[in-house]
Amino acid sequence: TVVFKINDKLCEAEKGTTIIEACRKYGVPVPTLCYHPMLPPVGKCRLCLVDINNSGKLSPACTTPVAQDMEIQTNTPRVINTVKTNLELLLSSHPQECTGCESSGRCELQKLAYIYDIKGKFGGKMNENREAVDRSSPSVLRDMEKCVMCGRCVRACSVLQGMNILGFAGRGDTSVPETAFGLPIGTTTCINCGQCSFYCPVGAITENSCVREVHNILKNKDGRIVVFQTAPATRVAISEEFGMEPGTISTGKLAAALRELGADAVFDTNFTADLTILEEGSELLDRVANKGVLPMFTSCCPAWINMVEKLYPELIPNLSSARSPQGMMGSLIKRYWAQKMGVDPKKIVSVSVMPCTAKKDEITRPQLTLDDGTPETDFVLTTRELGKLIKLNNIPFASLKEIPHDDPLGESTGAADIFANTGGVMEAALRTAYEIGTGSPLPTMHFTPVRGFDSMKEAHIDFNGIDFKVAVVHGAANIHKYIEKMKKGEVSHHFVEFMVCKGGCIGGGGEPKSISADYLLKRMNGIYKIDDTKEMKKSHVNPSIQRLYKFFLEKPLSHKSHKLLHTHYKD
Ligand code: HC1
Ligand code: SF4
Repeated sequence: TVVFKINDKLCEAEKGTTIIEACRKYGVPVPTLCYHPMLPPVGKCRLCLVDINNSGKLSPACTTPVAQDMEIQTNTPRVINTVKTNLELLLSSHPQECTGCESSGRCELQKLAYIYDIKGKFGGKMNENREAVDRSSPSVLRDMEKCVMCGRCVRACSVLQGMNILGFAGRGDTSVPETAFGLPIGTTTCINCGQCSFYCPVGAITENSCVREVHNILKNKDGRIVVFQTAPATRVAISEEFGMEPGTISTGKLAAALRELGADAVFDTNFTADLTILEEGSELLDRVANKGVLPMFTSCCPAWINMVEKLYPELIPNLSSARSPQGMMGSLIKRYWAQKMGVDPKKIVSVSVMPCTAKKDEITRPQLTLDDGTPETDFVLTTRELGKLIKLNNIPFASLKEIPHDDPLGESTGAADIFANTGGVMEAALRTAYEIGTGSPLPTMHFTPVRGFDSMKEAHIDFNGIDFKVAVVHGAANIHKYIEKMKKGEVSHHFVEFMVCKGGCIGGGGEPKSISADYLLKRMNGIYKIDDTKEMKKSHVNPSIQRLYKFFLEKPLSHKSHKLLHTHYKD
């Protein structure tokens, strides 16, 4: 450790710690736009300036490490004035539409402008004069006139995701993150993960929002029946939109908030996560028994499906044909529930609440439509968008009384909850497939080798005499590496779970924005806590799932199951 001073206060930190990390550890605010604890620092925005050893020379806190006996000042008049000037410079060309911006209220530039008391410095165009924004993607919307050139999107897309869709184009002041040849993003090999929108500190890249449309439908239903489903990861993250700690378990408040908003029914994607396990687990057992294509790959992450279809189409036969839980729920709502309730599926507006921007793309797949071509799921709201919708309607989220999700598509086991974490789908699948395949329960319910944040996790288990090997990979950059190794024969497994976002769905591109270093861990712990407190932990014991098979689907992989719960991919 090294000992140093921040604003005359004695502090200590591990050698190699950057000044900004040390300041955050001691609760000393340092302004920044380009720094994020999950991304490599680049020292680009020139806002995190500090004075070192009263030198009068200012250094960026995000790229300068602390040193023994260093004296750091974060708020000398020179520091403050320079930060102010740099902020004014950024605002001098910024569009003048903060009031209506999708990021209003969560914009890091807006916050800093307020803190540094910068008024009337906006020089950018007004709304009506603005050049076209890039609306070509169902998942993300790009409005580069709002860009502050921090490069967080570029680092997210290249370093975390290995996708390199966005890179700096142009020079100096005009250099902004662009796609290759400036093509509309929807025409590139972008996989819709939305990590760029999660890391954008302003409103330059946001999810392609449908908050207003859903809001308007709820306000004027006009005979329509509005039905929601809520993804596993949303229940431990939505609370952050209301100032609560990451990982706060809000399952019942989530359902209550949607009812307050006017939902006619609130179903749980967790129910179809359990159903996915039955279908995908049975498919796995079938592939093992009948020498089908192995390794089998999970198919619930829509950005991963995009990655396979766009970059690795030769691996399509490895994908499980099971739809994602969102896809299964969309199908059950308009085909099964509509029939059961005697309502016209055309009158149903089906909205899903997801931690993910790629889910917005998933619902546009022609495979996920009714026979007449209408989409099974009509809208996807990200967790962030739902936070906004709840605020728009002045619903006091924190004090809502918890209510359960609705039958018959609302009950779930702990196996479904853990879908939200990297390794969770694998663990849930093993809890069921092992028991069905061997006749005895998995030796340990907590299958720890596939838990945690290691980029690749492996485990093996004796399965009726087969040394059954599984792997879990999360973060698209790690997935590219895994596939390279697989092709070279350096890794070999029977079953692999892939999630494009770091941490799995809890780290989805549509989750509440956080600039802390431990939000993923807290969300992960929240999810495991739900599993720990649920009595039912295995998908196949879910009584609602058993009833659905008994009275409607017959059995996993039945003809009906295939039609409603499975899909195919582009080849
Ligand atoms: Fe996920 Fe899934 S777990 S993909 O990570 O299989 O988005 O939460 O809803 O569909 O259930 C996301 C989360 C989600 C699906 C499930
Ligand atoms: Fe890159 Fe994902 Fe953003 Fe597409 S959505 S540009 S792949 S970070």
